[in-house]
Amino acid sequence: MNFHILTLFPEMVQNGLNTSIIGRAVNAGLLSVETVNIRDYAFNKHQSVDDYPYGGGAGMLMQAEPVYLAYEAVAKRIGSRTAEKKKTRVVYLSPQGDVFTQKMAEELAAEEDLILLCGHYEGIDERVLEEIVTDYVSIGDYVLTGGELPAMVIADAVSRLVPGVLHNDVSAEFESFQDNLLEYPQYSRPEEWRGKKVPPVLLSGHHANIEKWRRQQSILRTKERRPDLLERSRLTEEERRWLEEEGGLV
Ligand code: 4G0
Repeated sequence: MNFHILTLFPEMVQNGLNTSIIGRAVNAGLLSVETVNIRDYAFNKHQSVDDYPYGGGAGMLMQAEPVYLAYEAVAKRIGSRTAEKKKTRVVYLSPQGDVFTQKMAEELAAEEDLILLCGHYEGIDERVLEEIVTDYVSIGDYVLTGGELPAMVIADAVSRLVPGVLHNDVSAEFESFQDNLLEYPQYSRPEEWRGKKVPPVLLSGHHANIEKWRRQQSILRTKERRPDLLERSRLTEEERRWLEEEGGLV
């Protein structure tokens, strides 16, 4: 996976993504993170990339041309839209996009290159968006000062689905949001911490019982914390009956 991030704050993005697990995956050659400074494509002597909106109104807009030139430099280099390759997806991070989900992360993880476009101020001139953007994505219903944090969120969620990035024995797909259930609670040493014991079943060595307990915990937790997800999960008849009885007690 090669991320190409168009931004006015390349250092912020590099610092965020060259750290921790993602940084290790970059060093291992599993991922690459290229940042392109949109300001390098400013075309006036003051290197400015923003201007007032036609028709008036609060705030500034990023101009079309520097964004387009930054995009074009990347697209030419990676051969987007050549005979051998389909057009590289260009994701614009915006409060007006489709809300990002694990399913979208899985879909994006199948791409070889991803271009992430980070806006600032009140956004970007609509004309260049119409020209280059393939996907409008929001990380949630709130407004931030720029698209950099959302781009980092998406790069992180996608990266951990790239084979080899997580080196634990279970793959990343086999976890939360599988079947729309939340993860069960987990415990590590010590067996008793400040008077709180690890649930005995987890120390029993009885794997069938452990699996059953974990599944039940997932179901109860989802009912309590994310009832909206539970409606979309696929419980067995036995689990539904169990939840009817148990559900009254929690
Ligand atoms: C485009 C994304 C980008 C338009 C970006 C702001 C939140 C998100 C930006 C605007 C962002 C998100 C119209 C204010 C930059 N904030 N929820 N800020 N407008 O994903």
